[in-house]
Amino acid sequence: MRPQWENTRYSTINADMKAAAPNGPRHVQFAEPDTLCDGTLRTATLPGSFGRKTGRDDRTRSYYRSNWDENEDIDPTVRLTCFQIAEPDMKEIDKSPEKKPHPQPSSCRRRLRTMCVVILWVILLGLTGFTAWLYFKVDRLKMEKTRLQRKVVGDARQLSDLQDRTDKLTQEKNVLEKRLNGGLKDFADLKNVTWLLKSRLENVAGDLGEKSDTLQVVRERINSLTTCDRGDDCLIRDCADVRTRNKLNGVYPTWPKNVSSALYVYCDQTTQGGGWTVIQRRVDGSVNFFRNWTDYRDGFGDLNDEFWLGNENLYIITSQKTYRLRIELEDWDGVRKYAEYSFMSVDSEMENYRLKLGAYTGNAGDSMSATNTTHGWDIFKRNLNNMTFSTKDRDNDNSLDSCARLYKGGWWYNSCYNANLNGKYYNTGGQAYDSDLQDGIEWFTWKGWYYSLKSVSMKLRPVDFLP
Ligand SMILES: [Ca+2]
Repeated sequence: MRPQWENTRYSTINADMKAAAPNGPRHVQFAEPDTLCDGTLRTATLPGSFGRKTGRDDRTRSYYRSNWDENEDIDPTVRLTCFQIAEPDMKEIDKSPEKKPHPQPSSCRRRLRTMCVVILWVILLGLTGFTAWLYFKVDRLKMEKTRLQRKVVGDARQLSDLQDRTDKLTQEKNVLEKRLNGGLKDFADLKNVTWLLKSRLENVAGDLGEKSDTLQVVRERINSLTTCDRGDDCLIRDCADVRTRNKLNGVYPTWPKNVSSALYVYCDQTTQGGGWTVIQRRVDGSVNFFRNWTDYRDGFGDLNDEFWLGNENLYIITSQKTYRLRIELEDWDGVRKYAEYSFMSVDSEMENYRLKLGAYTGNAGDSMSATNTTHGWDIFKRNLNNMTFSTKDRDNDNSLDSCARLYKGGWWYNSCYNANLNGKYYNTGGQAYDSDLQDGIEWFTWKGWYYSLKSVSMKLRPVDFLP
């Protein structure tokens, strides 16, 4: 809608402008024109930067430029045109609703509005961040809740297991308590039995003391018997001498030359007229013959069973007379054979009990003093005559090896033997046995090297013995 004053009469006037300095305030107040003008800018459209002033007669209104926009190219030093509008019917115009221009926001209000917007944005951003933080926190709490729930379930299971174990341990504890009570009762009984045994033991100890005294008396009597101070008894050198008084087999004391104490020997008084002093016997393997030098020197075993009379005793016996050696053999079929040597003697320990043998007679073959044996391309020195004695701890043989260790005995090994009468006893329960190791009781000239005999004995008798 066009303004009502467009078709009315108006005039122009040039008014002096009191402009402010270029560096002054933007809004310049013009002085009120002295007169009203007419004629120019008739059809112009009033720019929005014109102000309005009501005339004094209340019939005119003047329009003037009250300020200018900094973007307008207006020189503030030029005179501006003023307008005066003669309003023939001003009252009617006044009655029409005056269109007030939109108030331009002042700088203070703009700042306020900007500040409010900024504050709103800050509040909005704060609320958004707080909401995001809350969501994050809730998620964390949910995860923690899930973890705690799982932990509670696991703890509940462990608690259940612990409860079961506790129950089992309680049951075991009850069982052990019962056993302990039983054990305590047994211990009390055992204590009573111990006291009883102790009292009996004291009684036995008393009896033992008395027996000991008796034993001492017996020992003194034996010593008196073994000490040769009874005339003709001192002349009993061996079983041949025993036979002049007693013709029964058994163990007798003898007094070899230069020996003050008695030497107990087993006498064979029945074989070929008797008078044999037995120096070795093997019958059942009850005695171990794989022994050291000292044992073979002193003798070992049981005179009524298996034994070795001892190299020192052989030396003592064979030093006093000339003796004949008889060896008796039996196989597992009960066949018996023998071998005799016209004499046998044993040197002293200084000579390592060297063996001396006479001529052979018999039906078992000469396995003691046979000449060297050829076996394949090898020649084995197996003549035991004039050989020294060897044991597992003293090697006096002619072999690079230890014959005593190889063939499990103590003997006059050469390199090594045809006879191994102190070898290992193979108890086969009545069955013949072939010893692949050649370490059995062997007599080569009868059974070869791989047959261990059932029994064997060696005995001496003076060559001048007359039955
Ligand atoms: Ca050797």
